[in-house]
Amino acid sequence: MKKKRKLTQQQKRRMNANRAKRLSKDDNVLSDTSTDNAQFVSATVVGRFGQHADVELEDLRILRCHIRRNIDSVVCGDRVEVSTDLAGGDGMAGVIEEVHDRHSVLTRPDFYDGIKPIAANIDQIIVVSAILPELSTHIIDRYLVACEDIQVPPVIVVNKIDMLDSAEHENVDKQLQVYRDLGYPVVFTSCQSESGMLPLQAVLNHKTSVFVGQSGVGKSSIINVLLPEANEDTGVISDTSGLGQHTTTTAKLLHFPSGGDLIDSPGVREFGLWHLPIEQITRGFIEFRDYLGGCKFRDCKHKDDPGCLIRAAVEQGEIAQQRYDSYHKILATLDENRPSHAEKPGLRR
Ligand SMILES: Nc1nc2c(ncn2[C@@H]2O[C@H](COP(=O)(O)OP(=O)(O)O)[C@@H](O)[C@H]2O)c(=O)[nH]1
Ligand SMILES: [Mg+2]
Ligand SMILES: [Zn+2]
Repeated sequence: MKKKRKLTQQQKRRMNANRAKRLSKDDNVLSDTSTDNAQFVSATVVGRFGQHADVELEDLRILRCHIRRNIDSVVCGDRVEVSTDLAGGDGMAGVIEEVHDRHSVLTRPDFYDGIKPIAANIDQIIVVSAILPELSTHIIDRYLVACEDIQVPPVIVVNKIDMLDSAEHENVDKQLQVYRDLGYPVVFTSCQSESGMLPLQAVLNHKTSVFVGQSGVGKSSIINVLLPEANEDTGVISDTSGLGQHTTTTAKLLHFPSGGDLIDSPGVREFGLWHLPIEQITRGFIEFRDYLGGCKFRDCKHKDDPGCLIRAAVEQGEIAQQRYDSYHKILATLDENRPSHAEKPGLRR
């Protein structure tokens, strides 16, 4: 453990006075501390553990920090201001005093607390799917809607392409063309042949990314190829029951050797569209947007309703049938995917 710095009596008195002042005035922490001898440094949260967080300074030093109690939430990827000379004798090297505004935030439903942030300042979401066990464009669509909702650009990765012969590859490529037409980048990868890894690396460069996707598609394997230090377990069936089971799971921010950051945790990987109202799901199909509001009936379900512009666009080939079907499938299965507070009463704290 690091040696504790010796303080003079005067310093101790001043610090205690400042601390008391701060605690009594919870909502104006910054203006209080900025006047005393606390030093503020900017940092990025790279790990989150119970009541503590690890932050990385510009010089890449990592400090384990307390979190000021008036702060709502601190998650991986947050940019924070840290005071470093208020550390106690408990192994903590600083205190997170302020969290900067987030340009994006990933959330997941928490069994007890509703919607909880799990990662911040994500630049893009890598939606991983795989040829095996089967390629599901429906699952891809679900993730795309979730990405559109939080306005973080997705990148579609189709993994395990080593399993395909060239005719099959062509077929899959055709299936994915609908996404390219919508402006979503698509990258084909294989962890076995490492094909596609350079293009993927280029996509990750200079950005903060998360990998999402169903268990078994190869997220951990891809991360291990690109970032051997991550040392991820592969071939492990993760607990995808979600919903508050991962309350103690830690997220971490790692640097790809060739540039770019990765934020990873089982909770992050399970990010999905649990809680969205129907209108937001509809807007999540970006090619529907041009037609919204134009249907004959204001409460058009875009199904058999007379005068539906969306259905007409499908019939005219302007909207892909596959996406339209996917949309209705999402709506049909919405309720079974919503977290139910009526379940598992025994888990209540
Ligand atoms: N053939 C093939 N198998 C892969 C590839 N990527 C991952 N796998 C295998 O798929 C299984 C699941 O991979 P894993 O990385 O654990 O998936 P995760 O659950 O998404 O993290 C493992 O047995 C991997 O060895 C690939 O590109 N090609
Ligand atoms: Mg995994
Ligand atoms: Zn309609």
